[in-house]
Amino acid sequence: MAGEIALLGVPSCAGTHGPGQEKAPAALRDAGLIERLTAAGWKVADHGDLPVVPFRTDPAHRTSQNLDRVAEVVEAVAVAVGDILDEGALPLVVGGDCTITLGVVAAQIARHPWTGLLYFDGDLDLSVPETTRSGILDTMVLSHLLGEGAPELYGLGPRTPLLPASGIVAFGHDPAELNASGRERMTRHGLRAHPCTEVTAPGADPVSAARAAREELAADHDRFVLHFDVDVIDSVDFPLANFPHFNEGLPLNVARDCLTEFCSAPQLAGLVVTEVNPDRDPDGAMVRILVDALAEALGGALDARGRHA
Ligand SMILES: [Mn+2]
Repeated sequence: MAGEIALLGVPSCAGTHGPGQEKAPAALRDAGLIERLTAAGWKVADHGDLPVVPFRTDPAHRTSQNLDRVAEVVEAVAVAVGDILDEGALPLVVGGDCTITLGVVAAQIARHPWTGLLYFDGDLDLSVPETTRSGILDTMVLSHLLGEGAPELYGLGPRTPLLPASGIVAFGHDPAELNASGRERMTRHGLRAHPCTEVTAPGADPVSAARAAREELAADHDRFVLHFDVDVIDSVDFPLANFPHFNEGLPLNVARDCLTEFCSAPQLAGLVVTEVNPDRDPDGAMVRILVDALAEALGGALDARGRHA
């Protein structure tokens, strides 16, 4: 129904660098996420959490660690988000690591082939098993969406590739984190990406840049998923992300404003929040700030859709 958000927690560390993110859905609920969204005017249906997948390394598969578990989580996310979409609610999926976005996109594409993806992330995640050093699959999300990497992941959705590069706009990545293999892939696909250095360049207006990015995607997509990795925020300002980016990325207030701008798009078809590690936030202060930012941004989304529609 219009004005209904469905919250789904995905407490998975299957695709990441260390433990902690499995605690994020509970931490966000404890910080009042549902109450704040309700106060902002949304009807919130809590779909609960998928099973906890704790962190482990995978010495037998060094270049695609825990591939089997990541694929299982992605498939479970696709089923759960599919149910949410069939009910007509706006999915709010809280991870967990960034690989969960593969499942969210798969569910969307199966129902609405012209869904785009706004990738608001500190990294472009364009690694592949052939060139990776870490083997951590959340560094390979866009590669898999584009049909490269491990067939067990890129083949999971209703089509391959799940998204052409024209279906993706990336915003806020740190260009220093992009290696030669990632740069080659970005160029070959013609991926549209607006690095943090461009967004915060002297004289640039980050909110105008955010509006231009969402309009760039909306020009040929009537709906899009917003992927929001908290590591797009400079870790000096907000060291909540599982994998830190110190002195890189967007200042916290800029990231908040861009999040609000993205969510004000009438084409917003879902929000994924990833890489929140409550172990980095012992007193819960940063998770409360994040809940505040999400409530503000999604309150704006409701305004954009028309509260009385
Ligand atoms: Mn990421």
